Amino acid sequence: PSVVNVDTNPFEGQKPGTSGLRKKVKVFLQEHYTENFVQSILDANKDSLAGSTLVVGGDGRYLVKEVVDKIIKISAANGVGRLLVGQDGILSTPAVSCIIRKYKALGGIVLTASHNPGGIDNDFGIKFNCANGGPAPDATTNQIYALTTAIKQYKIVPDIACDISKIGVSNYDIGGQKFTVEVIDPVNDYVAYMKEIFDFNKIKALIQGTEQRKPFNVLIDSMNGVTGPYVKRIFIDELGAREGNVRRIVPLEDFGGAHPDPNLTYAADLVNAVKGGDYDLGAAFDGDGDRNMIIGRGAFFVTPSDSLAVLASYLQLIPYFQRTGVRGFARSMPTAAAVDRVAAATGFEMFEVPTGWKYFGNLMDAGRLSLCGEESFGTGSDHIREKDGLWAALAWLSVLAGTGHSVEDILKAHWAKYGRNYFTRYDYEECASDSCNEMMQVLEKKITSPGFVGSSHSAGGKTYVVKLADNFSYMDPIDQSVAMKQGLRIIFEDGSRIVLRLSGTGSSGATVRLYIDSYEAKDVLGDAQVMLKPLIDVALQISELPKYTGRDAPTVIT
Ligand code: VG1
Ligand code: CO
Repeated sequence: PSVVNVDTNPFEGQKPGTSGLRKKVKVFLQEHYTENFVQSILDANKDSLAGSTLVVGGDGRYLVKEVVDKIIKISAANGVGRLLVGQDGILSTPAVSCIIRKYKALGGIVLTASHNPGGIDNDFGIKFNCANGGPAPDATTNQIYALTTAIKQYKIVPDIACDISKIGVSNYDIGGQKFTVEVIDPVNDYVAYMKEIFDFNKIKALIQGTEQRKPFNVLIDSMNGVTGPYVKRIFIDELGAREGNVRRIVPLEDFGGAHPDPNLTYAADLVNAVKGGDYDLGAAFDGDGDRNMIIGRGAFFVTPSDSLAVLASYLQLIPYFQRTGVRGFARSMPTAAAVDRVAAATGFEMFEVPTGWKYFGNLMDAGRLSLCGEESFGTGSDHIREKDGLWAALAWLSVLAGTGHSVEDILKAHWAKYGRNYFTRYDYEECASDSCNEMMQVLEKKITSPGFVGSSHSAGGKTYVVKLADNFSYMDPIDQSVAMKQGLRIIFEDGSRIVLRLSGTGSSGATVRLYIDSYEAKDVLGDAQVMLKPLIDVALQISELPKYTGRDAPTVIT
């Protein structure tokens, strides 16, 4: 087969957001659109491509297979040496990270729009991960974007026919250069790694029960996303769970119409099943398998911020951390500060980074970060460089097996010891972009004007005095790179926080995210929505959000 150069023109807007390029499927279906972006990814790595290995796979959504085929043909034309491709194009995001690291690949191309719905009328996405297994840092994605704005040609080998439905190795001769496609089992490497990290025997004993103890009844929901085959292998084959312990474990191109985002709204099915059933733990994962939701008996909800804090305080129950030791902890800025208290109590370093997993990578590579998370149902560790939904569920099961306590008891004991950070996030999805941008500009001006610090704001009988307000910026302590304008935050004298930012993962319009975090040392058993109501009202007053968005209620509350 030989290389063909195809003339093309740049498309506007191929700028990767919080986690890759995400657009409607129909945008990707435009002639040359996908090719341009893939070529730009490869061009950003031009100097290292010759003979390199790249990992390719996605979450099984509509268009994944077609785009894998394009990546094979374009990689062949650009001198890539070898592709490791998940069978049928399937690889969860954490599995891609694991495989890049294990086989020392140059990087990976992940085909996912994560928690966004799939199918011909919904979303698709392409993300580049680097040699450390993590999402490309801003410098790289900016470079990719710059290349997309100037692209004139892409290279392709049109007559490679590679059957990705069968595991095996295919070799091609591309004008005298060898090019190899290795179709791999999507699950093997990841599961082998999980077995190194966790004590599977112990978790199996918990799930199957012993003579003294009845089985711990789990309900694991893949939401028709990519984790299905991983859940089947881990929970059914390895841990001895029954068919009734898992649900929606067949990846579907449109996720069966589900919105594969594991939260109380979009995973309401699971919540209801756990509420009404005899289950000790429920867990759900998003489309690409990096997010997790954990609920206990009776659907007792664990906020991701609390989940992070609890895991931080129990890491010694996990063999991986017994071996590696614990370095530091981190969370994204909008995430509630519960883990900060564990860090303070245990003396570990604590980092606060912008939203997006790419900001954790350098700290992990430098050996300063073991466990981190985001309020958006992301939890993970330095075992890979992506957040990892199944890892989080196994980590929780390790804690439950190790302590013998219920999810609810663990949370209550945690709050009794550390106090509780009440947290909620309001999402206003698909609002008009212009008015949302205007709202953010006006608000930034307001909160950074003289006199705002020190001002008082009241609602529901409570008064809050502003201590600090800014547009969050972050300097990476390892490479000193700076990320500006990462979200407006207002911090009050009592430590309560209001954060407002615009989403960087949507495919149309603007999504406003309002985050509220408030600490209580003693009053720890309240309802978050009730406890936070005054602060929410203050946030709506200061931001004038109803006026700018035209919304009197959020689309999703988490
Ligand atoms: C959202 C979350 C963020 C997460 C990102 C990718 O970004 O808020 O915490 O890292 O999604 O998650 P944004 O910019 O929309 O707020 V995933 O599971 O979609 O890759
Ligand atoms: Co995801």
